[in-house]
Amino acid sequence: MSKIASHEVWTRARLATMAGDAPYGLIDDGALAVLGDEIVWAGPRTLLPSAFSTGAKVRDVGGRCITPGFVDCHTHVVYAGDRAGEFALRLAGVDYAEIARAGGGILSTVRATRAATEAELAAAADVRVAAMCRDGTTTLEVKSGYGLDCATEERMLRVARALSQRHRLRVRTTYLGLHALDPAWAGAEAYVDYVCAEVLPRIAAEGLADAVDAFCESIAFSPEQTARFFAAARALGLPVKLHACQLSANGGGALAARFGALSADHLEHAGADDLDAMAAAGTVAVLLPGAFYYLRERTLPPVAGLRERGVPVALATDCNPGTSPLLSPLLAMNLACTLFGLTPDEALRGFTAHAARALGLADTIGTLVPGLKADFTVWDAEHPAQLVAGIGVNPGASVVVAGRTAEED
Ligand code: DI6
Ligand code: FE
Repeated sequence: MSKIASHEVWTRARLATMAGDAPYGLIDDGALAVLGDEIVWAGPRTLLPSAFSTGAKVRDVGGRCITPGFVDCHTHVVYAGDRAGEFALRLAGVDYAEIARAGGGILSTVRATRAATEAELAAAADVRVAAMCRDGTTTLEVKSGYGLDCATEERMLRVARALSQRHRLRVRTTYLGLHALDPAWAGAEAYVDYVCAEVLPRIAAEGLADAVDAFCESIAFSPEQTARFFAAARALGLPVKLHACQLSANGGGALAARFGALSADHLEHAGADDLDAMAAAGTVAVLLPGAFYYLRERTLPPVAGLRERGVPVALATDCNPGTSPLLSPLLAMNLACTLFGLTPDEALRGFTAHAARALGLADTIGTLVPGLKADFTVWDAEHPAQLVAGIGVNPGASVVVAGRTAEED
């Protein structure tokens, strides 16, 4: 009987399970039973089996809304330095590509990140990650990519992995091997050789990355170079993700799909061929409204085409110092609705169920169903749409990670 006594039941909840086809997977007067770090039952309160209620610790949430913990599936949250000067330049009319070609942009963050110690990088990331957690993020993907050399890339990934020791969240790391070309290299081909032959095998052997990523763009790496890197990663058993079709139409979505990518991200300039290939491969589309907003882009991602083909759409902050200094999943969802025309239901799925899938974690997190981890948030809100409707408004959140509240940790 001791097993039953350790159940916890969160009851009188408006449960946004984000599972199934009904809007939000909503259960109006719901109960959620948790055992240890796992959800063991979710459904209408009146149907809760007595096996789960007998001897359980009951937490009456008084009609509040419960959502799955937010999954921020695309971030560059570990970095040093600051790009506020570049923001001012862009407002004065200099575009992102021009700044990058002049050695600013990503390369300026590379210089600052290389100069930072592991402790300095961790301290800078801590401030940002604490804010993300306050707004409901319980799983965070973190990319490297501001080192370019092996030692700094490894340092970034170690800092990323260690975030879960100081913050209440799960972390997935991504080796962003092709992000920008270090001008010290004679050319991109030689750099891709170095990444594939030296850095990637080391990072794989050290278990520092859960996936790899690349920036396939006219100002970064070509589709051929990206394919070479992806082939090397797949040979080492690492799944791939791609910054695809952000600034130009270059077949990035189809390229990602060809390598069975977990996700293709940005996609403003993706065409029908990209979307067809992604649909066939089961590649998730990750839309990043923060970058679209901050760069004052005009070309919208192909939301209608993604819907028609049933491609799952995830959202993320893309938190980075240059194109999306955004921390809040709540604000990202609002931007996705206002700028891209997503519905609040789509936006919430984008930060929960579909984001989990973009990390290959749909069987672990992202929905409130039995067997998944008990990562969820009790909001001081009556309906999940309220979370998306505000601009930078957090109604109040009690975040549960692996079945534990902040007080219990
Ligand atoms: N695309 C992006 O949006 C970020 N990286 C990338 O490949 C931007 C990174 C930066 O400007 O620092
Ligand atoms: Fe990015």
